[in-house]
Amino acid sequence: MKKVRSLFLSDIHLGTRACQADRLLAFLKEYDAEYLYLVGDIIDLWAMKRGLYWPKEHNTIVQKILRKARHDTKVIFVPGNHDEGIRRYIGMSFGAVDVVSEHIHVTVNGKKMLIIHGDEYDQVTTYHRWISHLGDLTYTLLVHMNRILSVIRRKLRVSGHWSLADYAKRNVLKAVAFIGDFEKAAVKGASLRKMDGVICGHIHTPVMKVVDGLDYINCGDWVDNCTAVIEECDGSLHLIRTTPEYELMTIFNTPTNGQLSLQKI
Ligand SMILES: [Mn+2]
Repeated sequence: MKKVRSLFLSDIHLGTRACQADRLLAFLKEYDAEYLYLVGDIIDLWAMKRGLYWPKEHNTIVQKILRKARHDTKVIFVPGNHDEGIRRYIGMSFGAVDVVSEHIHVTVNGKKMLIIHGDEYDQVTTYHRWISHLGDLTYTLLVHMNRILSVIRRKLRVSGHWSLADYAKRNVLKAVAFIGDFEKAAVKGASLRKMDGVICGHIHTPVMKVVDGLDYINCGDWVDNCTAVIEECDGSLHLIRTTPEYELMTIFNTPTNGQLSLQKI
């Protein structure tokens, strides 16, 4: 087991089929931390309202976190929009788990980092709540429809390829602008509060870079990317990704071209 100062995890989405619980479990076994930050969308209460899905692996993850909390790890939970039901417990502690709306984490080398989920900087979820609920539902429906459509097309022997991915690609440019707006807004919020940077989640886009002079770190998610942020005992921050073979990779951002590069650790 590797000893680190802090672990930051966001967008686990327990309670959904998309959650890669086995990879997260392998990761949690690998690391022992003084601080564990749960940066929102840990339990997907939205999805659970539509149909209960709770396999034993998801229970194991909750148990594993609670066990860490009972021992030497301080666990801090910042609820996100998918677990907003938990926001009514803000200010309370459950065992050694503190539920807070945000937190200021000071690294070993004195950097002040604002820990937030980030949905407050998402124009869509903040100002058009009904759209984001609709969007969530539409996506689930589209995935189901795509499956049904391909069966029908196969039965009718329709050749050619149609997919949701192509449809999504047409929206890529819009998505890029959305991510840029989100990053700038989150950094602005942190800078107004005299922070050195922000650690957030929400948009499922793992990255570590400098935006307008501040550190912008997004933990990513455990749905597609399987990434986490760690603070080593010397205060350095890394974004790491677990591959399907459970190998851990460090993600480096090269600022010149914005491309991610991976290095095995
Ligand atoms: Mn979210």
